[in-house]
Amino acid sequence: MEVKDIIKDENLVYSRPKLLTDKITHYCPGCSHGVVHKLLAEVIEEMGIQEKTIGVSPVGCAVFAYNYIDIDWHEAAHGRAPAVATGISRVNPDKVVFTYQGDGDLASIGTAEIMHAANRGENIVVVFINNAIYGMTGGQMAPTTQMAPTTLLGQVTATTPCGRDLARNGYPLKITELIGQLPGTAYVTRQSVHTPAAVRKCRKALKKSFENAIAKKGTSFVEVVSTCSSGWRLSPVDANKWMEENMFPFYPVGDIKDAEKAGAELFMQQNLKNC
Ligand SMILES: Cc1ncc(C[n+]2csc(CCOP(=O)(O)OP(=O)(O)O)c2C)c(N)n1
Ligand SMILES: [Mg+2]
Repeated sequence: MEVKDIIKDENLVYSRPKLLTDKITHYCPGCSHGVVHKLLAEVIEEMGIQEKTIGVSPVGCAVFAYNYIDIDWHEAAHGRAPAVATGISRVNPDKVVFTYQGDGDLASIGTAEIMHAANRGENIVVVFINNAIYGMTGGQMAPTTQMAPTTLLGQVTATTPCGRDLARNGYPLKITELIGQLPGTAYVTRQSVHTPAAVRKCRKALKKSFENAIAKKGTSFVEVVSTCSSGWRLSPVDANKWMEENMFPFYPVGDIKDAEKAGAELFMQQNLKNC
């Protein structure tokens, strides 16, 4: 059998989303960012919303996300993506606006922005990539003024060579659970992308979040518990294993809040009338 006999439409099991550009990413082998980029491209393409979707990219390893997914993007200063997304979404209520943020960006430097945007019920999707460290800058837990709150107790990082210490560094913060408490959120979930099944579930969560944004239901929040093999100083395979053994017990995967399923009244800031 020749290749031309195999490459036929009826044999196609996968095609690369057209929204992914041809640019080779700068991500390290085993990094979760690339998988989540692919899922975003797939979901946006499948929903046919590429012309009206605007991403707000962070400071961190995903700072160049605009090079990889062919939609409109806006860059934000470190931690400020939810504030920038608020402005874009309010001025353009018919656009679908999402932020893409790391844990240093969202849970440390930008804690105020995300809490208030979610509490206001801004009609945005938040994609939160939690690899428990500052990946881009070399795998730090970070200096005290910018404590990476997601680093696990005992976790060895570039700045905690003996492991994160409770007395010195305090507890890690489950910011997603806090966000799930806020009335402005429609859907809050924690996912991962380390197995094909997990990838499928994460894709579903992202799609549901974009559907919520189109239906103007308030804030949808998708945390993706992620690996950083370079920052963790592990091979990609060992990083997945480390994540399963250490991250999942503290950051359990699954839905945290689904307002619609719970029958809760959706907080719809978009319905406010001008007076
Ligand atoms: C106000 C400010 N402080 C610090 C930095 C330096 N800095 C750049 S990326 C980064 C860490 C980003 O970590 P995270 O958001 O977790 O993303 P990751 O790279 O892990 O995906 C830091 C501290 C900066 N650019 N701006
Ligand atoms: Mg990080």
